Amino acid sequence: MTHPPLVFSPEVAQARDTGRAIVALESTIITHGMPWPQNLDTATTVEDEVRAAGAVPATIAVMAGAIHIGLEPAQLRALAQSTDAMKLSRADLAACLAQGRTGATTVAATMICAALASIDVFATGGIGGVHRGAEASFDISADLHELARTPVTVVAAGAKAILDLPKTLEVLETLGVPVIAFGQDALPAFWSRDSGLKAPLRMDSAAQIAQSHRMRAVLGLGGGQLVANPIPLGDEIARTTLEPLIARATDEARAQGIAAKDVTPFLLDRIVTLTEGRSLKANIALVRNNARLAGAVARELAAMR
Ligand code: PSU
Ligand code: MN
Repeated sequence: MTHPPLVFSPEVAQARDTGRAIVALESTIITHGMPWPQNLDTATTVEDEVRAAGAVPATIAVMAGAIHIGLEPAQLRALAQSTDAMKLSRADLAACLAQGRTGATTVAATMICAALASIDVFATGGIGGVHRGAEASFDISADLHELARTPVTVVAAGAKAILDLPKTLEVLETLGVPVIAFGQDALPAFWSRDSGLKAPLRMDSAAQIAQSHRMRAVLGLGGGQLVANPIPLGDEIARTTLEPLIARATDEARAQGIAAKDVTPFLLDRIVTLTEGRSLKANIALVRNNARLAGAVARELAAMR
């Protein structure tokens, strides 16, 4: 075996043959980020947003020893209903494939798979980052290091507000990852448009994002870009509403000894409960919004080729 075990869905295979714009989508948000059945609904709707933006969606997951680039409806449904899918980052991808298990790709693993499939643009909700209390727990998402080494432009709604955002920005700066706020100066904070922090960079068009993606390749810089796209106005939850709930969920996680891969899914789930479902609605709205922008960036890049 000398080639990566990639399996393309018919829709994605055709898009590759005809040089159409493709947007990668992750699957951990489906298996570990949202409850059934909203997870399947969201995954389907997000794919439709990419299509409406004139690009082709490629949801990525590992099944039966292969990396699937694009899932057919039955596969998407099976994944959304699975209860034993692995949460795959760089560390687990090869092991999952070797053992023939099912795995959902995080931002880090989706970037790796997208790059293997020559897909430049990827849309998600929020990336992982430096957790609150990281000075004690050392919990820093592998997503940050992946952004530093794998040349994919990731469109997210900033880093999740459950994280320590100033520390997340510092690590991204150290790693040489461009953090680009879209259409505003402030770094968005996932469920809210404004984190209170200024983003290091700002761009106002998909074309600029595509240009700088190309320029990084030309310069041989390696690594990706993080585009922080604010949640639409009507969908946001105020930071002041969320902050006490996040603090509470974080305390609960610590008290219950939640660690490693379980931290992010635990916090997201608790915040859905504590906001009585509002955070889930906001999460869905922001992923859709990111899919639209990623579609536009992918089209710009396809037009440049
Ligand atoms: N964005 C969401 N929901 C999620 C995630 C992102 O809206 O569930 C997932 C992504 O797959 C991301 C992961 O890579 O959470 C981060 O996990 P960790 O903090 O363990 O690295
Ligand atoms: Mn972690």
